Amino acid sequence: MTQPFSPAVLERLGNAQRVTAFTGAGISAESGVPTFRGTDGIWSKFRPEELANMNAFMRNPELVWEWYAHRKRVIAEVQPNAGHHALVRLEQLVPQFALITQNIDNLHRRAGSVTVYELHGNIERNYCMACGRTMSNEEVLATPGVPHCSSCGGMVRPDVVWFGEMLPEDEWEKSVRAAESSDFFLSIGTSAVVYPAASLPLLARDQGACLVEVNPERTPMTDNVDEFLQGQAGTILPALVRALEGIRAGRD
Ligand code: BJW
Ligand code: ZN
Repeated sequence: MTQPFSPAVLERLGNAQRVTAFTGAGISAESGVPTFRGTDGIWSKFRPEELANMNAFMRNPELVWEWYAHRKRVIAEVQPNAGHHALVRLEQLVPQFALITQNIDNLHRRAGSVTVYELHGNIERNYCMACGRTMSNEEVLATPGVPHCSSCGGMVRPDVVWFGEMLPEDEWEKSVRAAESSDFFLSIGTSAVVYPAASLPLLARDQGACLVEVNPERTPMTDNVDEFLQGQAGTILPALVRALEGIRAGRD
């Protein structure tokens, strides 16, 4: 088989001390979690901009909860795929590694990744908008319609970041530090249109990282990356990790 990676990229990866992976919905597509955008994005009926915001929730909490309850059930049924597992292996192979994800599906942790920064929350968690008390996923899914807090009666919401809301400060700061200090940065399966997350790849590149994008489709970032690896994360990431293992074996 012909080598799909350029020698320059393999050299940068082989020498990298700090590797950061940045993922979006595309990495979970092969597990069966629909993406938001892109040609296969199935939320064209429900655009995230229209449902994932506080105004939409206050206007129609039943509809927004219907969307989340459906997605919680889909996510609970799926498994991490070869792309998630390749990133677990990559974390073991490089001296310093961070995984920044925009995904709320928890599949990176379920696969076994250790250093994971979740920028947009986690759909498996829920909290009361009035008093902050958490509610388990099982309890939420057993409640028809809009779940309410057992302490104060307030409305419960999923612990995810909606448009117009701040990203969790700690995760954001760690992500910026990881981006700034990385010498190899992989942007995987994201349309790179949602900010401030989408600023991280170019921040890393501005600070000297080799920036590599993995996506079947071009994005607004593609013209500015060092290498665009066009294809599915579940195919490309395992091949990239095998190539790194080959480099390491050659040095022994
Ligand atoms: C494959 C594949 C395969 C397919 N392998 N790839 C600066 C400029 C402009 C706007 C703003 C700005 N700063 C802030 C904003 C506003 C806003 C924003 O960015 N708007 C833009 C859309 C215009 N940002 C915010 O509001 C953020 N908060 C914020 O900035 O706070 C500060 C502030 C507060 C108040 C006022 C002003 C500022 C919060 C953003 C929260 C985003 N939340 C969501 C929902 C989470 C909960 C939920 O899931 O329900 O996060 S929206 C949704 O988009 C979700 C995702 O994480 C996010 C990104 O999507 P992603 O991951 O890129 O997925 P897709 O579907 O877009 O792309 C999938 C890709 O995969 C495609 O490219 C496919 O080709 C590819 N693919 N199969 C590899 N097998
Ligand atoms: Zn409460």
